[in-house]
Amino acid sequence: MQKTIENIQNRNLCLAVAGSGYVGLPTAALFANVGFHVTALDIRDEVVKAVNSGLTPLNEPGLQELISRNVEVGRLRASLNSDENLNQADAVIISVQTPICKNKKPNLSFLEKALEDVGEAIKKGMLVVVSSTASPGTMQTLVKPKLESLSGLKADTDFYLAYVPERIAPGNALKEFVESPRLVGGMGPNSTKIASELFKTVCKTVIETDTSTAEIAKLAENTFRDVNIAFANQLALICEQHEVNVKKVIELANTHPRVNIHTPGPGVGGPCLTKDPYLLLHSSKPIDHDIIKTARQINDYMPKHITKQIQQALKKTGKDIKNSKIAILGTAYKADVDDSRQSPSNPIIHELIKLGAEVTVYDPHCNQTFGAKKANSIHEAVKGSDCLVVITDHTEFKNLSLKEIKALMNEKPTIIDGRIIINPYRAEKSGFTYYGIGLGKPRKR
Ligand code: SAJ
Repeated sequence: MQKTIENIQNRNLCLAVAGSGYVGLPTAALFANVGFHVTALDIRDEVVKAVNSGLTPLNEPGLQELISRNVEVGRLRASLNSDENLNQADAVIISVQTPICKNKKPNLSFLEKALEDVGEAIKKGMLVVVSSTASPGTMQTLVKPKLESLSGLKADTDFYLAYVPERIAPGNALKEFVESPRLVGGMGPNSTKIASELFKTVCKTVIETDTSTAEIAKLAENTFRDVNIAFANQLALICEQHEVNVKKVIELANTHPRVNIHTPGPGVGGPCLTKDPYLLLHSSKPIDHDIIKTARQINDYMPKHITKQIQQALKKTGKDIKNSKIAILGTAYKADVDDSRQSPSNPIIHELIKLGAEVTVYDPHCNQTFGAKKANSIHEAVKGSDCLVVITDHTEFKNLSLKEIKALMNEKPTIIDGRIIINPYRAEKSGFTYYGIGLGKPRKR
């Protein structure tokens, strides 16, 4: 064990990262950058080719520079061939996706395949880290037995095994990887120690625990965020009925030292918050009163609420949704990223098209249109439209020139603000019929 620790400290260790996506690639690049020889493994040819040419296949701030520098000095490379590279590795970090199926149960096929590849390659003294998000108990009931039976070796005695969940948000991944405290849950004290030593070379703070605690802690983080946003969304629906501005309500409530209500919006998107609450619920007995499921239902309802607001606002101006022209700002799931996975724009656009509207989208970061017409600027999107809908709070959308937009839109234009980024009072003064999430009548203050 001491030898492995020395090898980590001297960067004398070959690392393989299985799965080079949103998590795996930043992981591979950061470990290469502190001096390890890293192979990023992936089944996508385009990813492997891009990395080996020194290019990032992901639009993540800082990643391009990190990849080109480390590929150039020969510390980072990518490969399709997992067998050969895993056989040469002293440590493996598994960061493949763990999505959920239509029935909300985990789809472990990617993890199982990675475990098969890694299990065949395990040798004495090797470290295996799982970073993929997993349901409680996955390490004990799936990962450990599978690796032990394939290798014929014992975890924490012959090889080291740990669960080290990722905590990085796309758009700020590199900084958060280094600066957010990292949970290291070992399958035993030896595994915890070795995995800690490895992650300490990149992460500023490492917190040691066991695999099951780390699994639930990871899921609790995203589930807490989802439940908190659902609370903010319900508060928004309440405020709308009382014609009170939810933004102001939350701002005031959050002046209490022990209150931190999140921000309401058009729905919760992205690959994590929409999935992790179901992973947390999986493999535990259902209970009668379930705040986690209810939160998911509230957040899933928000796109429907936006569609209703659009219909109401158009009706108020004497227009029918059928044949109305609607401009949507944003298909990315959150601000300033190019990722549209589980974006609330998807159900909103589909419903609007189904209702007979003509929908155009503009997103400065994202090519996804979800079946709508694509515009190349805000002005192109709003030209000749009846209704402007803000779905994503991209920086570019935060200072809209309402006067210019009004001049390009049809008579009696409406705005539906799903992110509360437009001043309602200014919008009404500029001649728009304005509806916003959680907003009553526009007031000056
Ligand atoms: N959202 C709101 N209101 C808010 C905050 C977010 O409606 O107050 C919406 C966003 O617009 C987006 C969705 O929720 O549609 C998810 O946003 P997010 O900011 O939670 O971003 P993610 O999903 O990219 O990242 C989360 C992060 N988890 C936490 O902050 C607890 C990140 O640290 C995790 O690493 C990531 O999930 C993950 O991979 O698990």
